[in-house]
Amino acid sequence: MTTRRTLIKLSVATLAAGLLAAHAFADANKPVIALLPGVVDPFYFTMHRGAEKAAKEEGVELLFQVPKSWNTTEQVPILKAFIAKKPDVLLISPVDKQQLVQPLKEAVDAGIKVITVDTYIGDGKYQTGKGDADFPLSYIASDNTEGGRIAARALAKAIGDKGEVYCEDNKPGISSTDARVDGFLEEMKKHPNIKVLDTQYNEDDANKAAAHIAAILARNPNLAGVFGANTFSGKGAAEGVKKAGKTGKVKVVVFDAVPGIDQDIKSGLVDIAIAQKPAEMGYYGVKYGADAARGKKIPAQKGTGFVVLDKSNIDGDGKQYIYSN
Ligand code: T6T
Repeated sequence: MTTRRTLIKLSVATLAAGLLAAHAFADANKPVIALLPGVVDPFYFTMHRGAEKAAKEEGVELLFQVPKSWNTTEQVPILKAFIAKKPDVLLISPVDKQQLVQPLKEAVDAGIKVITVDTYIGDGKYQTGKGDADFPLSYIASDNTEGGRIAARALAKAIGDKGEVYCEDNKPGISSTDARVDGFLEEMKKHPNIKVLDTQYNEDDANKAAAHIAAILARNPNLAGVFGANTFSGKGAAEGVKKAGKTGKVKVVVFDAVPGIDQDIKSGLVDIAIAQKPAEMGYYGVKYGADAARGKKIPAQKGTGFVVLDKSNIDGDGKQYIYSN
């Protein structure tokens, strides 16, 4: 004879199962995706717009919060706040290859799926079953090493394949900019008449980058060129060259295409800019996230390409690739 107590237990279990199913249905029906970039800059605001476009198409609720500066002390607290909100998916640009491994592991332990956009943790090879940092589901970004090689080839051509050059970079430990500088240095080895001076680090501060140009010109008056590995590095290097009255004499090649890059290219201050496709990173990040939240398998890696901007296309096809705030 079924006792009253068993009946109550049964109905509670049925109710719980019902709620879980409802929650799973709600999840799959309207996945919640949190986008956590590296820092406040036009690159990531352009990424956000791509993410918003995909969120509309997929019926996704998109959360978004941006660290004030490029630092683990800024990004990790926001990450922990997002984990507490239990989104289905976290789309993140880890600001350091090693220091974000453990905080992201906690997200996965909390049942949140992780996808990295623009930068990666560990070696960026995910779902391999190897190492302690392969747990994210996908990595969506530019081929930064190849981008660095393209920058080196362009700078070598701009300076007549001889003279002194150097890289202006953010800080070591960031997968994207590290790869660009590695690609640049690797390619420069093929140019024996070009002397590569030590890389300078500006902590994402354009004023520091400009000051580096002044200091290097004081020591190396024959400086022929500089490669700015990201927005702040490029902007600061260009400002430093302008301040030194060396526009067009010291050749400037930059990664990224911030608002105003068209003026800098037309004035001859910047020779080429390598424009990434941050909107595509955001767009595919949300598309993959929605698929993963709905139990679909997603590719472990996606390249989004880039476009080389110079005087020949900056007022034409190239204009559409300039980031916006
Ligand atoms: O260059 C981009 C991004 O790809 C890199 O990871 C960090 O710097 C930027 O956001 C530009 O500031």
